[in-house]
Amino acid sequence: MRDLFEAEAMAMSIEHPAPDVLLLRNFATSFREQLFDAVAQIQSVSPFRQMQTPGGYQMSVAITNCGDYGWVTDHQGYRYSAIDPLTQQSWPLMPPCLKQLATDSAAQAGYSDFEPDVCLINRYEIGARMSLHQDKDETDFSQPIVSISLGLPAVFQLGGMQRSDSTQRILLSDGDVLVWGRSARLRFHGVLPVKAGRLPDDPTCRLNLTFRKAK
Ligand code: MD3
Ligand code: FE
Repeated sequence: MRDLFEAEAMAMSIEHPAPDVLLLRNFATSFREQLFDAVAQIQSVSPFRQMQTPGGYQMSVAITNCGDYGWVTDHQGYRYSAIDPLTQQSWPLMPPCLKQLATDSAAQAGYSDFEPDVCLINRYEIGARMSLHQDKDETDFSQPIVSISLGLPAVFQLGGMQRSDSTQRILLSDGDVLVWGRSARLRFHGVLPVKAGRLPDDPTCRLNLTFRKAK
């Protein structure tokens, strides 16, 4: 039998931290090996890289993508591109098992026709963070976004419709899936600096996969 800690870590539960935000705790836990293998395949074709913001700063988060398009940023701005600017090739295909996990999660939240064409993969090394922003580079805000967290935990900040609105903190841990849409789709959000794990076997970074319909 699995030990008690592992059994505990596997338990799935559903939370509603805010209207139109669904947190599916541990819903990706049984897929984590598949997810890590998929990320290894993807990064062997389109490596993680730290991109420049339009304002000239380097993001602390390293990113890559798979799917028909990828999210990119440089001095020209934020956008979706069918070509990886690093390789000058298409992004790797979105693995069907990942797409299935995303569409199943969206269906749990009532989005039965979610067809993601992008999976943006964020890698947070210790200390990496993402400042408050809105995800508004997609064409159709009636489509939700599905996020899967892997590796080190992080404190996620959920704000309101204005940058100055107060934020609530939500701990996102390995295996957690978050689905947000409708009234929550354009809420400001961010991630506080990721802290090192405390145990020798703890992961050394955090991965977040967001499935989006860009076009
Ligand atoms: C709930 N990524 O890539 S995903 C991003 O953990 C991004 O890497 C974060 O923000 C990460 O653009 C957060 C979870 C998330 C994102 C936006 C939300 C949850 C949300 C907006 C409203 C409600
Ligand atoms: Fe975002």
